[in-house]
Amino acid sequence: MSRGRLITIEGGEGAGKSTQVPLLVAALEGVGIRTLATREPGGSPGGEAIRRLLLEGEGERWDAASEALLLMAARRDHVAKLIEPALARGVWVVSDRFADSTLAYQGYGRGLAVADIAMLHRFGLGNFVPDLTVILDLPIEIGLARVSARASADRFERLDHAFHQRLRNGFREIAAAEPARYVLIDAAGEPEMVHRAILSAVMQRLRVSLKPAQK
Ligand code: T5A
Repeated sequence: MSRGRLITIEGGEGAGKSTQVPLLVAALEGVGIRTLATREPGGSPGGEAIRRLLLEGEGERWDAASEALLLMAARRDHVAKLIEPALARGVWVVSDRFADSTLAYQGYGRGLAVADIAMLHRFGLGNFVPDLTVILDLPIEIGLARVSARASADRFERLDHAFHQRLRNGFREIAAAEPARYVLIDAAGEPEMVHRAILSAVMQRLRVSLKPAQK
């Protein structure tokens, strides 16, 4: 049995990650690829417990380094308990956010050194990286307008405009630095268009043949 693949979907607030993950999972399952959807922070019971610590409360509850340490603890648990066993069983995994969110939010956004975050990653996960990372890119005004329709903003959504701009720039730099593993997709169009662009990237990079998910 061949090992599964890990695809991570990244981007700023309201980029459409949670909309796109189930569509991609349905397209993969449609051609008989067993696939698991998960998310970060969270995914495993331990990861979900840490997610509650991270997302609830006031904006100043954690400083950037504490936040990065909590995220890495959650990620290590998520990979060890859920992702790695699934990949070993030949199951593909699609994660709504993963390690690049820490680089973008705690690094570019909150000012931690990228080298320190890389060191933390090596400590927690060695050289474990996704097979493909899709970064959904769109102007921050559009993303924030999409999420502002929701009843309550979480700690991160309450951060200021400059923070969200640094995030967007950060994700774009991350994608440009390693084009073989990343694909940057314009996420401002209709969900169906974004879905087709994601499928095209997955087909090209991971050499599978897929059809768009049926509504
Ligand atoms: N975080 C996370 C860190 O700081 N560091 C880390 O290492 C990690 C892993 C997670 C927070 O944690 C932070 C980042 C986050 O702030 P979350 O609740 O999981 O919090 O929030 P997000 O991941 O940001 O999820 P959002 O729901 O805010 O954004 P999505 O998933 O990108 O967007 P989605 O799909 O929910 O869509 C938002 C709205 O837009 C509509 C949807 O219907 C929905 O109403 N929409 C579209 N509308 C028009 N056109 C499209 N193409 C659309 N796609 C979606």
